[in-house]
Amino acid sequence: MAEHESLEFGKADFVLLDSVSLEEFMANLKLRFEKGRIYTYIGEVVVSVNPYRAMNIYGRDTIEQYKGRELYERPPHLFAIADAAYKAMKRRNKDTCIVISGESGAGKTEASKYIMQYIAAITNPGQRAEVERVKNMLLKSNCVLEAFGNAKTNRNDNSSRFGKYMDINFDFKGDPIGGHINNYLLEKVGGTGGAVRSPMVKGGSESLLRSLHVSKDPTAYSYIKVGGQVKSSINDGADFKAVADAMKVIGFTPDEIQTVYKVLATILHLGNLTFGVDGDTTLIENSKVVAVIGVLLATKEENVGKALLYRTVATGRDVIDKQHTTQEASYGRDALAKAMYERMFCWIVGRINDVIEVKNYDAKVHGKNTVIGVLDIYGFEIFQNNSFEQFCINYCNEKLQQLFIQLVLRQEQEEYQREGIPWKHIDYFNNQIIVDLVELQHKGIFSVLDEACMTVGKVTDEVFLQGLNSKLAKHAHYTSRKLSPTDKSLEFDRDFRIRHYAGDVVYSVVGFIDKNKDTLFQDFKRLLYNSSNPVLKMMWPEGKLSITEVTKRPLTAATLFKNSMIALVENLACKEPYYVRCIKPNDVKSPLLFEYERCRHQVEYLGLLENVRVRRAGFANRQEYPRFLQRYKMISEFTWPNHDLPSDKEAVKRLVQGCGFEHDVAYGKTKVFVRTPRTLFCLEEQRDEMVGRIVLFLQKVWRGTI
Ligand code: AOV
Ligand code: MG
Repeated sequence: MAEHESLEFGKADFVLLDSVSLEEFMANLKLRFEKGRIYTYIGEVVVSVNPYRAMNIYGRDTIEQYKGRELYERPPHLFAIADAAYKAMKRRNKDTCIVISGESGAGKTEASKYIMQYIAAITNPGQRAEVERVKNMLLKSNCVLEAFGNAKTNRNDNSSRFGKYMDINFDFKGDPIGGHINNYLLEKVGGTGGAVRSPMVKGGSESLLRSLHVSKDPTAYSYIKVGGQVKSSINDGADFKAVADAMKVIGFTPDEIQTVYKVLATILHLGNLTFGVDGDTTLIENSKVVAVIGVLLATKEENVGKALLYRTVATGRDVIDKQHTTQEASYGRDALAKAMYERMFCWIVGRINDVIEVKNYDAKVHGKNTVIGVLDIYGFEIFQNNSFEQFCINYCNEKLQQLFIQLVLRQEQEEYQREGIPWKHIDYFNNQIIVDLVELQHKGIFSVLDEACMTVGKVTDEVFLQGLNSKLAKHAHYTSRKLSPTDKSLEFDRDFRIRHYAGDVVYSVVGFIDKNKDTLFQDFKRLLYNSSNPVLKMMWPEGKLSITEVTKRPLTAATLFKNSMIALVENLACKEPYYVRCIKPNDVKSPLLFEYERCRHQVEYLGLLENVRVRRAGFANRQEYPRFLQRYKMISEFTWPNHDLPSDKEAVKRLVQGCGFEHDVAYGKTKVFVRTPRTLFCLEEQRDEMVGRIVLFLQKVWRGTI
């Protein structure tokens, strides 16, 4: 319950609403947004509405105001939640995480950056050089990853096409000593659409572009055009330089940076390759481009040509070269471009991890090294045409919503029951059913997809759709054109629809099989591995295998993604979570417009109202009896220095009675529950005062004045 804010800005914590109804919630959210108050609490959850304008609330002075303060002492802010996570980590030796969720364009990535900045600003008061180095790396890594992993979409000009989970490690002093980044499925289509290449074309120096055989005109490149990236809203030139500088600072060698440029340029050139036929022969129509690619990849021109036109297959003991059709060759070309991009991105993440990883830390000597994790992932999205990528992204958001439900709504209620605190259950929509629909073994959509991919003979997207229809016909959250022929939203035979927690999304099955198999002809892997550029070679270790050695079927994209999501959720669930729930106020990026319906929908599906109800009926703080006593025993004569009551529980009761807080407290089996933070605040104040007096007293004793 934030102090220092007048009521003209609405309630700083939704828990303080006079009554909990959707109307009241919305009225408060709207009022605050219009008054420029973009953050509001639900207890310890921060609700954030994207302001779509520069706010003067992230400066050094604001940071100072939040440093070391309790949540309720200052107006709601991301800094307060970052500080709370930091304090929990430092004081209680807890691993914590900050989970930022919300749909595409709601402000997650911006929030994650402010949180990182805050943590960087409040740590290392001693200015230790090594810690400064680590902090600088962590901040710089953002710039590089964003440059390569974000792209313009219909929903967001700077949309994250990869999910990022970053652990920051702290030493016993609470200073950052390293970190680790996990990235999740780089959405390759967005990636190849030109996220960095168009800045490179527009921002690269003449000599760089000349060495890459790249023209300054972005329209000369079909991949840039396809991605619709030519007109970019950011300052490409300045951006390009910033990224190059950041890479240098992080410690990428000149050769590595050059290789990155070469890969980007290769992708541009690949996009311009066209195939034709002459009799029975498939050929490349613009062979000059092949020569350029050969130079960029440090390999022979003829090897490039061969990898693009032929596939080596092993039949029994024989190894033969099978010629591609033009269609296969085009498919191979695009797959190569996407794979090169993805591989490079993962390699960049790996290189950054090498640099920021904790080194020379011995827990036995220095005490436990604790972490704060920050999760910024791609938000729920609906496009005109939704494919495999959107399906994965939206599944990921289902998983995170499930985690929120488990940690915030369910666990809280279960704890009250366990502790025997009187409690009326609060209902909420549990999206587990949708998570199961996607990920369940044998019956889930991913399983059906994997099965379809393993079918012998011609595998088509239609086979997959038939599988879905037969297995999921009765599922309340699944339907398709075949199952609901009269449904207008299902326009095409290839469509199916999922009723997600955040809304209905129609997906087209076209491309699911290909994207799930994610095949890249072995020939390309060998081509890249055999490059005489050692950096490139390193990116493609599996190219070492000869055709007869490659036997294992690689895991599908869906399985890999599912496994990574399950691991992510497990990792988050064992940390103390802090939540930022982002809301997008309108679809036109306007700083003024609060589209009521749009916001109401988000408030509903995010389960914010249920969150308020649980919170309001519940207690802000709980502590085990011995802990509580340990902290506050000095404020009561019954408990200081020790009590003689039959149990710690009894002693806590006496202490609370003495302070006059009984109405605000409930006694569980093992823990005392405090309803409002204000009570805790008073207890803390009294404690501070008593500790001050005790210290004074001891000083006097020590000096002999008593
Ligand atoms: P997202 O991360 O949630 O979407 P972003 O964090 O990229 O969304 O925010 C989208 C845009 O909104 C930014 O580029 C800013 O212009 C604006 N914005 C967001 N937060 C703020 C803020 N606190 N102050 C000022 N402007 C802001 V996606 O990555 O698409 O799911 O995959
Ligand atoms: Mg983002």
